[in-house]
Amino acid sequence: MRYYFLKPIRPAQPAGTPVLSVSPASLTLDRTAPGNVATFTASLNLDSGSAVAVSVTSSDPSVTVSPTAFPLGGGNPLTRTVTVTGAAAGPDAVSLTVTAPGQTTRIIGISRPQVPLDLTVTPTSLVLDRVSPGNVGTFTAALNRVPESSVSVSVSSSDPSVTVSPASFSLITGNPPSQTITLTGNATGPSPVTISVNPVSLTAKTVSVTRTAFTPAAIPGLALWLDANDSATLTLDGSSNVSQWLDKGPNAYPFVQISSAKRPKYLTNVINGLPVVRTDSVDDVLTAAGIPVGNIFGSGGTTFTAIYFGQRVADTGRTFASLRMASNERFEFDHDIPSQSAAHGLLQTTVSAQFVVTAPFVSTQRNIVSYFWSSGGQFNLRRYMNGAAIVYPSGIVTGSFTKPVDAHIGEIGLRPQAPYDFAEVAIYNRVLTASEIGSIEAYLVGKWGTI
Ligand SMILES: [Ca+2]
Repeated sequence: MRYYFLKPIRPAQPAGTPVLSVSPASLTLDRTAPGNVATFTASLNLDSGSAVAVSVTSSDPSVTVSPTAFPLGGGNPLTRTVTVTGAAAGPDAVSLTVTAPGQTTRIIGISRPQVPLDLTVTPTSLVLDRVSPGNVGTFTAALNRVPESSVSVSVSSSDPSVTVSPASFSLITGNPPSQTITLTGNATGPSPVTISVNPVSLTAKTVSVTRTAFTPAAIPGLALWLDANDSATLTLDGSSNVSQWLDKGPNAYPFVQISSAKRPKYLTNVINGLPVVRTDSVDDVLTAAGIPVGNIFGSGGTTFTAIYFGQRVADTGRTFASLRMASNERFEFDHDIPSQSAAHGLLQTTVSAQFVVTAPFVSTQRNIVSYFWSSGGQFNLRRYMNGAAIVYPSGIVTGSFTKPVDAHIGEIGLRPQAPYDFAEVAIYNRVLTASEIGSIEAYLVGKWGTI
């Protein structure tokens, strides 16, 4: 048995007569860009061979359409897209009327809600290193739509260690308007830091900035790194003297002393509550022997930077550390006896040079001591005392280090030895930039206390 279903009864119009339809039947249209533009389509279901003239009118001039009149069929496309644009003003409800001769009038309802102006920030959190290049980041502040008038925005940081640029701006240009803000972090400061974005008359937004911890390894070219506050790197004998201090640099060189009489002391709670390695004025020295010259010096044995944080214990000697190869190739780090003619940093390479300076040295003062060497270029010795940089006279030296290096903490008898509290040492195979030096010094001061 077969069943037949009744077909719906068609509207009373002749077969072959086109029917006009619109889609969608309703729209939501913002009052400003970018959401103030929408489209609908007007279509015929078939082409009778003659054009159908379609007209579109708006119930309010705040909503305009384009085109307002067009043909469908009869050689023209059967579908036409109509663009609808809303102005900022006008009623909340507008209707479009779509008419054509012989066709049922179609109505498109347009809802025009008032969209509150709002500012958003993207992203809302980011990570900022403490040294270049990772110490710079950006976020974007954008309005959700074009504002009726310019919006003034100020940006501030909860801590001066993260700076913002620009700190103020106006949002009016763009669709919608936006502004990229650059954040720059220095070596110091807390984590996290909150960036506040404050648009006038609008809700303020924040960006949370997480600051990675700084270590000397963050700066490229680290060759040696000794840290008296890392007990895991110190091996003590039965007298709390240091038999080995392990370098935390890329090659992990052990600084060792086999003779118990020549081992420096490990003392707790000396600088800023932290421990130090103290050499005497007689014979204490730790040595990492036979380091390939390329593992300390860069550019064919002609560049390095050494930064020490510590304090001199007494005025009984001069040299406190050295990089030494042969008798005529060495770099000694001196803290001079005030009564003597001061000489900081004896450099002897294949072309010997000694740099005599006259800056006073304060006994038992905590120091950051920075040495740079760039053969054939400017040579600078620099010391920080009481937070003030002392830049020593510079000169031109040439030559290169060529042989395996013995690096010493303490001295081996060539020059009078200074008893010294070593806190932290970082040596790089290149001349660091002033910014990089500043980052390390800020890190050292933050850790070991004000100098
Ligand atoms: Ca000794």
